[in-house]
Amino acid sequence: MELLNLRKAVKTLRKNKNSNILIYTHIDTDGINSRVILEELFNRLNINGEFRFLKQLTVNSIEDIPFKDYELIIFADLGSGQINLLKEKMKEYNILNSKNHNVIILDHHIPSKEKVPENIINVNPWNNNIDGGKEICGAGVSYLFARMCNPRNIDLAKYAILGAVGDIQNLEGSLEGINKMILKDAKDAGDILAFPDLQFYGKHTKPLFASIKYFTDVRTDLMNNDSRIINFINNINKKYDLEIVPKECLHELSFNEKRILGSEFLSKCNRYVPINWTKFLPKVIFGESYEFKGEGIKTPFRNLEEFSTCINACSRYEDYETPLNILRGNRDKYYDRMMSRLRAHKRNISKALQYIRDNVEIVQRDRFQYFEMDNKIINGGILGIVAGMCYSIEEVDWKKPIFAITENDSGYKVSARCPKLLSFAEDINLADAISYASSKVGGSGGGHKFACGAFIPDKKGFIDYIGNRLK
Ligand SMILES: [Mn+2]
Repeated sequence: MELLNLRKAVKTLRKNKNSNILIYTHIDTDGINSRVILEELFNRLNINGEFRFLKQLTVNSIEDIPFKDYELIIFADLGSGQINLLKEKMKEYNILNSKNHNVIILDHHIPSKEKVPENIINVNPWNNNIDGGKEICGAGVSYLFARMCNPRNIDLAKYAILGAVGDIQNLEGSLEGINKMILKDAKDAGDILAFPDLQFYGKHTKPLFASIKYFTDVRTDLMNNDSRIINFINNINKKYDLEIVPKECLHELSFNEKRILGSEFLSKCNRYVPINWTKFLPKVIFGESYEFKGEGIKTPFRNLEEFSTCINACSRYEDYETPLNILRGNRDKYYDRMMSRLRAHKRNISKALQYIRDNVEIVQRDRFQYFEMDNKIINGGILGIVAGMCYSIEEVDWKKPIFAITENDSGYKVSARCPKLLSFAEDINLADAISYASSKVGGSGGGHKFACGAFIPDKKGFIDYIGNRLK
């Protein structure tokens, strides 16, 4: 299997190795890892490139892209959905179909249905009918690009795996499709461990009872109840003659202990979900863990989900420099900076959650719920994270998706989330609903079926459009 246009993209890079090259990458975990891969590739090929981050490619932000000054512009983890915009701009500059101006897109978002000119090379799994939401991320496409330049670049595969985990492509428990091939490269390179595990968060940094507490895909009597969780573990110890310590981290448990804990947790969950949902339960409890072999155990960098949280703790507040340096291996001062940002991030989240508990009304509609929150209380960058964690609040209905709305400079920001189990069992497509409703009110939005966002100039009517679409 080879991604369409990949070979052409590599040829175009080689042809332009002495040209002016500008590289834009997205600003999330996937985008930052795409950048690390491409930077390293350029170093190894002895090619000079100018790297920049780009939050979004829009009618406004495209104005700042200096198309005429560069022979080659590369977009990674963004661009495919805005080929129409790129075409318009390049036409305006008279460089559409020009041999001296090329664009390479290394992306996995759904491409806009456009006829693509010769000098825009769109490398995207959807062109091969491969699901770019699940099977490969932006860093994955960037990695395949690097590997085609030189097969010895498999030591860059680990960044592609971190990007995939950052984009939650392992939603169903493990990485699939092309991601699995890339994972094999990362294992062959000796960089990543993959093994069967339970799907609780915080395997290296949280005590087991806290990890169980954070599990919100099924609401049981364990939620927000430390003493019940500790009882639950102690009863398992008695029943199976084990010695699981609730204060230990999940990674310290043996495979057998995890297996038993998981199956006991599964039978508990069984009693709390509608009968037709039970068949999806194993997928939210059992899965695969990914760890960086080179990172210490019990550090927040060992497990890839926890590493991704550290990156978010910076990038969601527009600090891209810190994660970039951490990934490049510059640890000393950046490690301290990242840890202090991580602490602040956690404080912000728990402050926002407490505020919602005490002051915010969760409005219930038939098929969803929503709430509005003052932007002085919450930073827009973590609105989605907080919306997802709202499922630990009693008043939030865990069997319905949730929409969070906050004001920003140009209108409103909306984030939507849906617990994994619900998204499997009911096949809810939030991305479709949010992109429909936001376009109806003059905004734009999109993302994944289970997690997405939008910017809207006016919220009037927005909620009703969501309601109509989710019926
Ligand atoms: Mn991505």
